[in-house]
Amino acid sequence: MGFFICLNLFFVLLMLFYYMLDVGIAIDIITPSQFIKDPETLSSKDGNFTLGFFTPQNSTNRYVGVWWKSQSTVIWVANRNQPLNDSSGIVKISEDGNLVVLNGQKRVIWSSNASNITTSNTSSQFSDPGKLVLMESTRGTILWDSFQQPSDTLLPGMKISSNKRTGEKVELTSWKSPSNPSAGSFSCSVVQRINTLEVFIWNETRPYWRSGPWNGGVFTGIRWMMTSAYLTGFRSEDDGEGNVDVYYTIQNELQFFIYNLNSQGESQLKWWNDGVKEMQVKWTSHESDCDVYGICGAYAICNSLKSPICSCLRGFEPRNQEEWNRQNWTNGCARRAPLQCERDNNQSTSAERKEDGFLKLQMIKVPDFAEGSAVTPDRCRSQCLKNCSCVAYSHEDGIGCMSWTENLIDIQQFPSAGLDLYVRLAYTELADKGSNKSIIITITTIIGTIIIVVCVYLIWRRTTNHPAKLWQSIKSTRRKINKAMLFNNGETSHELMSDNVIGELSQVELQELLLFSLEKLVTATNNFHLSNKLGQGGFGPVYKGKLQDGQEIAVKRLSRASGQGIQEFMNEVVVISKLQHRNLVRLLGCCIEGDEKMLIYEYMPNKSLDAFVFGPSKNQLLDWMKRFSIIEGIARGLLYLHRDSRLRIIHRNLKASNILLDEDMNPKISDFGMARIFRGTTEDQANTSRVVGTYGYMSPEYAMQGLFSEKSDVFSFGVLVLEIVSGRRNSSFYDDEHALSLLGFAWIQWKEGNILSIIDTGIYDPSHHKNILRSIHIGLLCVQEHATDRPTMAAVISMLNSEVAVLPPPSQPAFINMLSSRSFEESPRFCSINTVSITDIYGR
Ligand SMILES: *[C@@H]1O[C@H](CO)[C@@H](O)[C@H](O)[C@H]1NC(C)=O
Ligand SMILES: *[C@@H]1O[C@H](CO)[C@@H](O)[C@H](O)[C@H]1NC(C)=O
Ligand SMILES: *[C@@H]1O[C@H](CO)[C@@H](O)[C@H](O)[C@H]1NC(C)=O
Ligand SMILES: *[C@@H]1O[C@H](CO)[C@@H](O)[C@H](O)[C@H]1NC(C)=O
Ligand SMILES: *[C@@H]1O[C@H](CO)[C@@H](O)[C@H](O)[C@H]1NC(C)=O
Ligand SMILES: *[C@@H]1O[C@H](CO)[C@@H](O)[C@H](O)[C@H]1NC(C)=O
Ligand SMILES: *[C@@H]1O[C@H](CO)[C@@H](O)[C@H](O)[C@H]1NC(C)=O
Ligand SMILES: *[C@@H]1O[C@H](CO)[C@@H](O)[C@H](O)[C@H]1NC(C)=O
Ligand SMILES: *[C@@H]1O[C@H](CO)[C@@H](O)[C@H](O)[C@H]1NC(C)=O
Ligand SMILES: *[C@@H]1O[C@H](CO)[C@@H](O)[C@H](O)[C@H]1NC(C)=O
Ligand SMILES: *[C@@H]1O[C@H](CO)[C@@H](O)[C@H](O)[C@H]1NC(C)=O
Ligand SMILES: CC(=O)N[C@H]1CO[C@H](CO)[C@@H](O)[C@@H]1O
Repeated sequence: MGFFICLNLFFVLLMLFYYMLDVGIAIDIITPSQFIKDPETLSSKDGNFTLGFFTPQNSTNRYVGVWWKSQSTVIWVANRNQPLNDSSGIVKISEDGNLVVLNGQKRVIWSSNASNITTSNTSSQFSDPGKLVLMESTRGTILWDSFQQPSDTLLPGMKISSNKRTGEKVELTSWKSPSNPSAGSFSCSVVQRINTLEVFIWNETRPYWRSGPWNGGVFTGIRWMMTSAYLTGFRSEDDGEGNVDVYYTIQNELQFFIYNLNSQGESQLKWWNDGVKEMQVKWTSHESDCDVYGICGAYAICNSLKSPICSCLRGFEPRNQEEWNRQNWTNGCARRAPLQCERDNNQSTSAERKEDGFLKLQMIKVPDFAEGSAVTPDRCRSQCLKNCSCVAYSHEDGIGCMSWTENLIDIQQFPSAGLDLYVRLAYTELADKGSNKSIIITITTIIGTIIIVVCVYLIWRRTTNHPAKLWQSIKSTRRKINKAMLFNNGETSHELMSDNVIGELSQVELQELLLFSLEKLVTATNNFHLSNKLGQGGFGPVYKGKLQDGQEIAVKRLSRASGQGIQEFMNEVVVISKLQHRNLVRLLGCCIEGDEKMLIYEYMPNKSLDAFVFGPSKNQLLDWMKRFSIIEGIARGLLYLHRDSRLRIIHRNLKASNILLDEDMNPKISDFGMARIFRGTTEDQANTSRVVGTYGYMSPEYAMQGLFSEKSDVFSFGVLVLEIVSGRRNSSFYDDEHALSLLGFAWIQWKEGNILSIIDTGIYDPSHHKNILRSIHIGLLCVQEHATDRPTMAAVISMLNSEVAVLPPPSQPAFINMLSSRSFEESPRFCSINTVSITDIYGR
């Protein structure tokens, strides 16, 4: 009894001790004259993050680290491999300007090691949530930040990366144990193969877990990501020169989510539960033993719901039956019947030569060593069939064709979600054994016949009642035939590709998207009542609605009259369902019932940007800072579209009325009906015979030659920037004495140094003069005549953030030679290209 009281007392004292340690002095910046010594701390402005000294549980060593809220959630450690053995440590700026940790003997045990410091007048503080930076005090240039050297935790904004060329890596490294932060045996890093990308956890050098290939939005081998399409929080950036960054972005701005690699080699998604004041695990990479890399060996599949969990793929048998029975699966399985193509090679020509085939497996985490190529599913299959060393293939949007030539290793079957995997088998293995096949065929035939008879009867009943419906069905069939013909003629390979995307989508994606019933939407919008109409989009009106649970939605109802609507509809569904960014409008689901096709979006209470920028009375509502943050937001949204790894998207219809504003006036790009997906990194430009978009926002090469690329979106962005700064539509120049377009006007004023006259008088603010000028400059750079002269969106963002100090002078914008917008339309040069048909689909 006495012993327990003692123990309790000990713990109380221990708690008190920790408490006292916490109550050091907290400062918010370290400068050459201001340092912290144990137990003082450095705090972020909001107080959520702290840099200070801590002692892990069951340890006596002191470490310098950053924690979130409490010392039990350390997210970064500086001196992880050189602990302090007492509480005499100091964190300060050293003579050379670096941030250093000193021990009691004033010896440097850790340094930020920034190589190019030119001044010793540096300081250190928190910038972004959780990011400790070292910067030049006078100029504010960042010299080093803690996100460059991750410990075992990914915070929003951090990245892991790998460089194929230099072999450099940014990776997570686990702690040795919960009481020892020094580098443990597990690490988490990005692995690049031919056109595919995965994340691996390694035990020393052996793979321990893998994420499955990245499809541009999610990791295909992580089931919860595949089932919760919107909230994955990752994005990748490929510089095309061998370096790939995988960023963890903000998952949910209301809660704090981090990924942590623990000392057992598990990666865990954790979130801060403010109710109980501790971190809770939402997902772990080790959900079952199937998540251990290659647990079943080659050509075997792991299913955690089965017992035993491992089984050989069909057509394969254990290499060592006796070991396999003892549940030692390391040796895996081997092919039973040799492939036809292998026998062909051995010249043992047999009389009855039967081509190999593929066994389809569903809901699969595909094997390791996938190699990607951008071809259609049909090409993917035939390519694989042609090459005897290809043992399996799979096709997925956002990756394209994947094929395997080695042992198939680390295959897992999920109860839901996952990819389809096609495994090459000899003909004899594919043909169903036994006689029950013929019975099945007979039964299917009989049932099929009955269904057909019933259907025909029902259709006959309906069509005789409604002649109009018969006409509809004929029309829709004809439309399908037309589409098929177009498909066979094949305009360009790109056109073919996007049609294929749509084909696949209809089976796979639509199931995963939330499908709303027509009835629900009718109720939500009060039967599409006129008073709920928000506006008229390209293919039909948009209505506001309220679901039964109170959620407000915007419903875009495709008008039945627009014959071309269907392709754009599907396009929009594919494109948007893959995207997830705070500056893109979120698609909640869709509805397809009969002739009705609808898209359901999150509702944006503040309507679109044009209402605020161009409205005569409203323009006072948006001051310059607001406008600037809108410009930045649009830029970030566009960058995400252009550079989202393997899924590169050209929006093609960017304009003020397509920028929606949420309640905090954050911009969200909407309307992806015209968007085009580019595959791979080889294709940069496409050629279309069908030019769609909006006059005034279209780049010259697109309007005149049908050529579009990222730079056509950059052009539209430039027009948008000039509109936001000037508060004028280009059409407002129509009656001006000079009869110039907006671009012409801005250019001439710029050249004459009369820049103030470009700026909307209502928003001009002398304290932001430089910043406004810079924006006009960037706008002009974006609308330059030659696409190659225009900056990329990544460069635009650097310029907006003033990371690029000196901007190049802009050259003359496009369309300047055409005196007015009217003459632009009547320009004979333009009209001579009569194959180009311009449809201002969204014009209001
Ligand atoms: C800091 O924490 C509080 C409470 O959890 C939260 O409301 C706030 O948004 C956090 N700030 C940041 C920058 O994460
Ligand atoms: C610390 O040691 C105690 C007793 O040995 C043990 O129960 C506890 O799990 C340890 N904590 C950590 C974080 O290692
Ligand atoms: C701490 O380590 C230093 C050398 O790094 C040593 O001189 C000193 O005696 C140690 N102190 C304790 C209390 O072990
Ligand atoms: C800084 O450089 C020194 C010497 O090159 C090296 O020993 C140390 O590990 C480096 N520290 C960090 C944090 O990279
Ligand atoms: C050196 O400093 C510049 C900015 O001053 C920075 O862009 C660059 O990345 C730094 N180089 C290294 C190796 O840190
Ligand atoms: C360091 O920079 C700060 C901020 O610009 C300035 O106030 C201070 O005088 C500078 N100190 C030295 C020693 O140059
Ligand atoms: C990691 O590898 C070591 C051998 O290097 C092994 O003893 C240990 O069990 C492995 N850990 C796990 C979790 O597999
Ligand atoms: C499984 O079999 C391999 C040899 O095929 C052997 O090296 C290994 O020790 C066995 N594992 C177990 C757990 O028996
Ligand atoms: C078959 O595929 C392998 C591996 O991708 C490749 O090295 C080989 O050249 C291919 N053979 C043919 C005939 O295409
Ligand atoms: C685009 O297509 C048109 C007509 O099909 C052709 O005349 C033109 O040369 C093509 N342009 C490029 C750059 O491929
Ligand atoms: C200007 O805007 C009007 C109306 O939106 C459009 O019809 C015209 O083509 C635009 N012209 C130019 C040169 O921007
Ligand atoms: C400028 C403006 O109209 N802002 C509104 C945006 O939407 C929120 C929520 O509906 C309103 O509170 C703002 O007044």
